[in-house]
Amino acid sequence: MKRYSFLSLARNAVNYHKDWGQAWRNAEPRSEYDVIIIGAGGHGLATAYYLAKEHKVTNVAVIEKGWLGGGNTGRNTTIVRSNYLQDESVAIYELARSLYETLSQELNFNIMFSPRGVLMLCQTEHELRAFKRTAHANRLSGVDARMIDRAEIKRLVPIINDRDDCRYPILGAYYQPRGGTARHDAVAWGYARGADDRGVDIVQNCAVTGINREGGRVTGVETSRGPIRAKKIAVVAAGNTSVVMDMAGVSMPIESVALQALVSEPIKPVIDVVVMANTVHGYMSQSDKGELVIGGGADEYNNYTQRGSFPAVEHTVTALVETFPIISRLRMMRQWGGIVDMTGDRSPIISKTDVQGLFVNCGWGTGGFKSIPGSGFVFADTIANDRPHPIAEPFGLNRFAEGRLINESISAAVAH
Ligand code: FAD
Ligand code: PYC
Repeated sequence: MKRYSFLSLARNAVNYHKDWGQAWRNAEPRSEYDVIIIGAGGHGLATAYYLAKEHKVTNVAVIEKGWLGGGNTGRNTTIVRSNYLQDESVAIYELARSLYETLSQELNFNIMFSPRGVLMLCQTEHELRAFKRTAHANRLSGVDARMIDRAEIKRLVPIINDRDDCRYPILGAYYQPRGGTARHDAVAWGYARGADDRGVDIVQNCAVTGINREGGRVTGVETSRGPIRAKKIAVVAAGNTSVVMDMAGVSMPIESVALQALVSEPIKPVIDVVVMANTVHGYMSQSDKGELVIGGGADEYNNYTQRGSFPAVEHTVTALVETFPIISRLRMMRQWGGIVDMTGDRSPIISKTDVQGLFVNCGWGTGGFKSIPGSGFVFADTIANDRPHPIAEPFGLNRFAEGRLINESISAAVAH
């Protein structure tokens, strides 16, 4: 991999990057690999990176039907936090959050992690009680979190509406000071470059159209660019999980829905924390460019469009104008959607399957950006050693048959 000195960076800036090397190869698919990962989102790329780095498994291809990071990884609103209720969840989300703290150094790629603080507003007595419970549980698990009152909320977020005469007055907030945001594309690009450096092939514009099995085990995939043999196959195809797993004859407990987001025209800094208002279904942060990054609830019906419906946007904007009245005359610049895969208990699936050599990582729903480093780390370990990593074990597919659900519907927050 080519590295750049300060002088060469300056030269490239004036010669329109004429000699700028590619950050990763545009690999052609080979006929056989030890491991094929289906899906070059953050989870697939992180899995490839840790397989190569931690387990020296480098005969790996990541097969992507579009371009890397073009799924939900490049479409999300970049919130990173670990304030989930159950111990199993805190273990994986806090592993991920702590890996984010040093990910720029790990990958030698600036992923712009900004632990600016995340607030979850409590706007009903029920929400206040639920978040008090979460804050206590989180502190017992070693997560730095606390409840704050309305005065402290107003100090942290001067533009917030703290009046009593609105639909849902603010009663308090859950506060995680080291939650925040990171640059989503950079996370995908950093892991892609790190995996490519270690010999992983990243094959873009190559759709998997079939999964081949012989007896009870996988033997390879059919793709739009021909068949490829493999000893192990890992499906990491958020939004399309059920479709891809169906190719191997495995039915998934997943529903797919659209979740959307929007950004405003850029304005001067007005908010330097992330605020989530779960009761009214809206959240907001400000990007380094000055745009307000806004999102809300998921569509209420299953679909595979990467757009999202107008009523959901209207609902989100109503909630945020109520919460931050100064944004009422702001123009919105862009709106987009992604397809997220939801499990019934709102927890992910990181699992071996009954088909030998077939692994699956999915079900992160509306909240899987924050978990990318931790998920990649434990999934790579699971694939390399053919048994669940201890942190991944509770998230096995068997929990649905055995009734060991990990209920995170409250912590999954605003989008549910
Ligand atoms: P993806 O990035 O979607 O990657 C899956 C890849 O698989 C895609 O690139 C797709 O093209 C590929 N693929 C699918 N089928 C095939 C096939 N047949 N052959 C080859 N490739 C295939 N999470 C947070 O933690 N914080 C947030 O603030 C947040 N906000 C969000 C806002 C929005 C609007 C959306 C849509 C999501 C948000 N999320 C958030 C959720 C988060 O984006 C996802 O959980 C996460 O990005 C999933 O990553 P992934 O790598 O599993 O999937
Ligand atoms: O998981 O924090 C989150 C989130 C916010 C918006 C969508 N997901």
